Amino acid sequence: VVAFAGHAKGPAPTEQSVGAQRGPFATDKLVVPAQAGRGFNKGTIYYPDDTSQGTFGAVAVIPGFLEGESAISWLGPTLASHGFVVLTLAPNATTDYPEPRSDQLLAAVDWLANQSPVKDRVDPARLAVAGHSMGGGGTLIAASKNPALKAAVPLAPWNLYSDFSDVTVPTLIVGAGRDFIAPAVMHATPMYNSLKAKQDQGYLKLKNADHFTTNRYDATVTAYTVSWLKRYVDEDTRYSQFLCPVKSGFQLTCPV
Ligand code: 9J3
Repeated sequence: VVAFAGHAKGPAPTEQSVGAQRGPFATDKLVVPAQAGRGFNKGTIYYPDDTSQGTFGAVAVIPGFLEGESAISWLGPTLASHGFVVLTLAPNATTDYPEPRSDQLLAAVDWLANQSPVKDRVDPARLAVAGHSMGGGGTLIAASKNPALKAAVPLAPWNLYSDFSDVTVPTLIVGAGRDFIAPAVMHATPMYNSLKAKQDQGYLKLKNADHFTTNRYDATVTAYTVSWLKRYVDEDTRYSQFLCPVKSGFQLTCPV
């Protein structure tokens, strides 16, 4: 019998499997209609079918300025099939800046774990947030507001300030080298620089990628995001090998 650390689920991962658009779990989805007073708008839950292996960690994902849920929809089935309960959101207003997006993410993960139709599938102690652009800025603000989150993944983040030195949540920032809307030199890089003094803070800077690369399936983004969530939400150290030693374009203080 081989025992794995933490909440490990699924077969032994490979370099190929971590970046796959569909992981080993079959998934279902549930549409979440708008409901006043709940703190977030509407969205879609994607979740693993399997109820035989206990609860899963959960992730809420929010898009960027002027974007609808469809901008980040690909993460729903992809992350769910790797073993997470995922709620992809439409923002309250598409013109919301990062601050209100952070509150929507926090309301969404709380609802997902404690009130949603899939709450029995979710471990309320293992929650994470992610988002694109202003949703990535909101992801960092959410991590700042709630240190109990297990992971944060800002994708091409944009925010009015970039000092997130108060954040202790393990955060994987994904930046794009050809992003002219949220240039990495103004956003992702200084954000990471404010985090990097601490262990468990990562920075994936994609070459040949623009502001919208993270709005559709990408094998590299998937490999790092899945490995990050597995390592920090599931405490599954089988995934450490895909983070450390670091490869070109990635920064992290190893070992993890
Ligand atoms: O969420 C985003 O895509 C940020 C875009 C942006 O530059 O907004 C400026 C108002």
